[in-house]
Amino acid sequence: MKIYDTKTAPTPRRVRMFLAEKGIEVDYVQIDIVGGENLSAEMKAKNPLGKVPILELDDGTCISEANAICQYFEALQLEPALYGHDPLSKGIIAQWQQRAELYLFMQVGMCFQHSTGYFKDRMNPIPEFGKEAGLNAQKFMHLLDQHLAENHYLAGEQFSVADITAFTAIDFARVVKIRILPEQVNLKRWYDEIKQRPSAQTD
Ligand SMILES: N[C@@H](CCC(=O)N[C@@H](CS)C(=O)NCC(=O)O)C(=O)O
Repeated sequence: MKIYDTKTAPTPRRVRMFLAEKGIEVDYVQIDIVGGENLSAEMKAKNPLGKVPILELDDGTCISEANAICQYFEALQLEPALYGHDPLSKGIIAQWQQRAELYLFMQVGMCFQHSTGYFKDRMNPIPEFGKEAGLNAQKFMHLLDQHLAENHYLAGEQFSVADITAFTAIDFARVVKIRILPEQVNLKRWYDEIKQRPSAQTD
């Protein structure tokens, strides 16, 4: 199996970090998304949306969407469990994973794409939309700061895929100058701790 990856992009990093946590080694193929290699007919046959990451199995089956790829590896190798063990922890982790994905990761991505025009050769950037997305991300970071005052990780006591999604989003947010505010001490405590994990050195 192999993973089509782009070192500088935040979504593939989620998968690299997840696999580093699991101790699973996979071959990576670098794709130049700035040059549009992801938009070739060959790549679109693997993912019609023309995005990375893509996991390609030995029989040619492809799975894309970072969360789906991570779930595939979780099913292959449960430990360390990053989507929970029991119904309650699975539910809480799924809740925070979805929140981190929609209200943080996606917002940072939209802020980046619409305010920088990075992909203006293939989309119509709307700076106002980018600004709003950035504000949405900051709102969610404020909520996370409050949540982390009472919780060690997003889903409570257990490090999970939700932490990976939120951490990679916040790390990438530097490119649009969104940073953890000095008063967000709980978010900073959490961020600094995750940054020390060996899996966080995968960027
Ligand atoms: N929802 C997708 C998002 C994938 C995505 O947006 N990937 C970006 C890199 S972070 C990409 O391939 N961009 C290239 C393009 O849009 O042309 C996932 O979770 O995998």
